[in-house]
Amino acid sequence: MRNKPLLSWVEEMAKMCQPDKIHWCDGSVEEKERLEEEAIKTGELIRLNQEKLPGCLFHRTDPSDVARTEDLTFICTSDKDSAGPNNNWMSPEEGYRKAREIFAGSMTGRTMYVMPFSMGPVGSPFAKIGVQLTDSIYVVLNMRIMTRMGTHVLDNLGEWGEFTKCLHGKADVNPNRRLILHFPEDNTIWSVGSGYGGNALLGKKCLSLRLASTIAKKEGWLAEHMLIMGIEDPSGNIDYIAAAFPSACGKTNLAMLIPPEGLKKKGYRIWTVGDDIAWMQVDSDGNLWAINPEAGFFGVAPGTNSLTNPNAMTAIQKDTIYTNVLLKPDGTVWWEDGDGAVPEEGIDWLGNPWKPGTGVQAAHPNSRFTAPITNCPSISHRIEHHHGVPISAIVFGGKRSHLTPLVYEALNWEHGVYMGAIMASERTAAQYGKLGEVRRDPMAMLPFCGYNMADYFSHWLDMGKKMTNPPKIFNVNWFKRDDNGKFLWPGYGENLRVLEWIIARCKGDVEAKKTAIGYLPMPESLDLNGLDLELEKLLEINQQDWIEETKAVSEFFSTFGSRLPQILWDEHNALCNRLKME
Ligand code: OXD
Ligand code: MN
Repeated sequence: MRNKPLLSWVEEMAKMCQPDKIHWCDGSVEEKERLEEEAIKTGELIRLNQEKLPGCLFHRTDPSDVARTEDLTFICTSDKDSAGPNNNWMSPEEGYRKAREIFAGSMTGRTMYVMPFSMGPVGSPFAKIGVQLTDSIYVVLNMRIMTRMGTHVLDNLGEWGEFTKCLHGKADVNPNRRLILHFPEDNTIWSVGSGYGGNALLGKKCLSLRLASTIAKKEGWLAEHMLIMGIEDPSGNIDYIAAAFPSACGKTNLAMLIPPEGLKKKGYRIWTVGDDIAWMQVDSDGNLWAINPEAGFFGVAPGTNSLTNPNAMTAIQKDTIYTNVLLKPDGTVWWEDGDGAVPEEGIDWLGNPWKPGTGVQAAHPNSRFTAPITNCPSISHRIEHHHGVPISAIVFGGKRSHLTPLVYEALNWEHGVYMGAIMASERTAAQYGKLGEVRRDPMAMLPFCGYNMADYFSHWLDMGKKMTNPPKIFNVNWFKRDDNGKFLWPGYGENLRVLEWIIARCKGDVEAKKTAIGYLPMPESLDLNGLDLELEKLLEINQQDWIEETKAVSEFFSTFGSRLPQILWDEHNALCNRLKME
């Protein structure tokens, strides 16, 4: 190991955390097996039924540590305004001081693991290297799936290569002594007091979104909370789209979609590039290209089954880590709205004996699977390509019972950025807050944009100017309901019918209807063969509801003060005027 800044940083962090041992991870299979054995001995992990689920493991997190803790997540910059109203802020001095108190001596009796990892294919011009220190074997084994991890990354880093310094420690897993801190000025992340994925797998939300978004702004690219998928049409041509939906709106399901019978017959196929994060750059051809910086899926288990996502079900049959699901007596697992009959008994996510009908949840609503992307039957052949895939369309979306139509298209890039900036989604039963309450979540980045969102919008506007052929921008809503509360759209595989229209629009193959909010499909240009649904309702724009919506948007935009780009106010006023003229 020749990288001197890395050596001295590890030494300094070890001095603070006081581990008994330091282990440099090489990423090998032998190392993985050794760590698994060790964690099984201590009860940190349970080996599942190896005949039915080969290579699979099971873990329970502390009951107080089951989800990302946005209220304990901070951006630590010298200037408060640069974090913006969208982030919690702390000064770097205070952040380091508070976390140091918790980290100090916290690894005594434990091993500190040093994990060099690459987000993106090793050596790709898109990729970024991080090194995570952790005292959790569970975290090491998850990072080994979610990132490219091991000695080859160190080799690529070389003597003076730059890396993100990621320090993680469980400490005593106490919510009162938990902090997830980002120091963009130092390319550093400190996370302490949590062993839950989104807080502890620092390559994911912390590096690939919060820190990467600040780096991307500086370097002129985009780090986004988006899936990437390829849509192969009957002629064999593949168009790629990147799509942003708030957490728990079905990104994983869409990314792995299986075409419904009719469209399969036409010759459509889907190729999965990523289900959560996209890093996108303008290449020398003037187009936007994207990679998935991750190497695995960290997906929500409840609701995943052979109907909603058959590809995910196949992907999680081997070499998968399950967290906070129900453990069945035969050493397999189960969750609500999963496959198979409701088991007669098991051990629930809290570790208690469980029986159905008692009103107790078997799996935590945010229980997860961690699976290698290579397990996915629809994996794209371009996953290791250093330049990723060219993006034809950017798709935004959210859950709206009434307001937004099934699909509409932006008038141009600026209007598309406005569409992303006004994104919002209704809370579901799985999230806290009032059911049905609308939460603004621009570009699905509200919890993940590492700097002032007003500057983020400016950056999106600037990116449009850098491209000779920018992707077209769309908004979809799979969740529109009729007056009785029934979903108007079947969703899942049928969503491909909407993607087919989106691609046709990108190619200029179909006409669309210009409305106040953007272009809508002509009814006959959507292939709805075999579906029985109320298309007029799905495509309806209620003028009064939209006028109400613009008032909510004004309020939201005002929270950014004069920092909000004037172009977004111009787009906003233009929409208000168009609505009045309808
Ligand atoms: C996730 C999230 O885990 O968005 O991907 O919360
Ligand atoms: Mn996500």
